[in-house]
Amino acid sequence: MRSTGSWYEVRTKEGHILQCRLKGKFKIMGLKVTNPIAVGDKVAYDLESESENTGIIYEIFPRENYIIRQSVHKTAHGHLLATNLDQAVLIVTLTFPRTSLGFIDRFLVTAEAFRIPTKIIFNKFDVLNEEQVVYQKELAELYESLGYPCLFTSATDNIGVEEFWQLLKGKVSLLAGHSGVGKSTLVNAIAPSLDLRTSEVSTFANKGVHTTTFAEMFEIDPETFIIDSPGIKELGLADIKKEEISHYFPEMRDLLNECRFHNCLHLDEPKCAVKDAVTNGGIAESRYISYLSMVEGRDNRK
Ligand SMILES: Nc1nc2c(ncn2[C@@H]2O[C@H](COP(=O)(O)OP(=O)(O)OP(=O)(O)O)[C@@H](O)[C@H]2O)c(=O)[nH]1
Ligand SMILES: [Mg+2]
Ligand SMILES: [Zn+2]
Repeated sequence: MRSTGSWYEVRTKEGHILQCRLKGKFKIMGLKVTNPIAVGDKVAYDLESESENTGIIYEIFPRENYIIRQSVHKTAHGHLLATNLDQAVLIVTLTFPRTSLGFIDRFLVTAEAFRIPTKIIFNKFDVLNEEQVVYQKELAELYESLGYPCLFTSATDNIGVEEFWQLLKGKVSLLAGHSGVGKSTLVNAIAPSLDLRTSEVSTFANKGVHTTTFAEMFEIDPETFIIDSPGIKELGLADIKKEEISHYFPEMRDLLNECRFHNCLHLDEPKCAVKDAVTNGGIAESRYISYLSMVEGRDNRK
């Protein structure tokens, strides 16, 4: 459920919380990570002290999936962020703070690379003007057509909150999104007992400061869990090779066989099906711009 230094909080089948430590070294095949275990891991433990509620983890079960973030300290090693996720829920706001399409597209590409289905929540519906409402609808249509279900919410005005709950129910979800978009407020709206800390978006920078400080899993009901952490606000472009980036754009993936060159980067190559699709409207220009910025190693997240 969460870790604090060398202690790991483990939720038992019965729903109790045990404080556990790791026994021995855990080598994880093929993964260069700084931490052996992460939120979402399923483990076997021995009860150590019943009175003190402590245990020893001796086994980590195989993972269905995982998300690794590049470590700040050791560049060759990543940091295991979360494992065994059913879905990622990306919370965005058109304004206050503004989430850019570059940020959304990078997140989606990374989630595709880790094979984690993603849904997009457009929060703070209440603060949009008419023009923004129209634009938001167009964006949602675009992303839905690519296979990412979208939902409009206002955590403060109780719009879409029941639908938000339906979308989380029975699943383990990673909540992501810029600081200040309302992740904690939305979760509090469906699970008031969690009472997550929220804070005002700083008007000065139009960008919030992080109020959630470490990765942790919360139980909403015995089948429904969410991971709320600022570390997940952006996933970073996990080691994806230039030639592979288009594989993680579903609308490009569908066309790859039609480019003249099998290793087409969809830049200046002749007979490129991707560029043709951008010209004739089959691929949204904003998506192609995000693609270019990723291939060229630029950053269009701002
Ligand atoms: N107007 C409006 N304000 C909202 C809405 N949802 C959240 N807020 C406000 O936005 C601010 C930030 O909300 P948080 O829930 O703390 O944001 P967060 O995404 O959890 O931020 P971090 O924990 O820093 O990543 C708070 O002042 C909330 O009251 C909404 O739907 N409409
Ligand atoms: Mg928060
Ligand atoms: Zn091409």
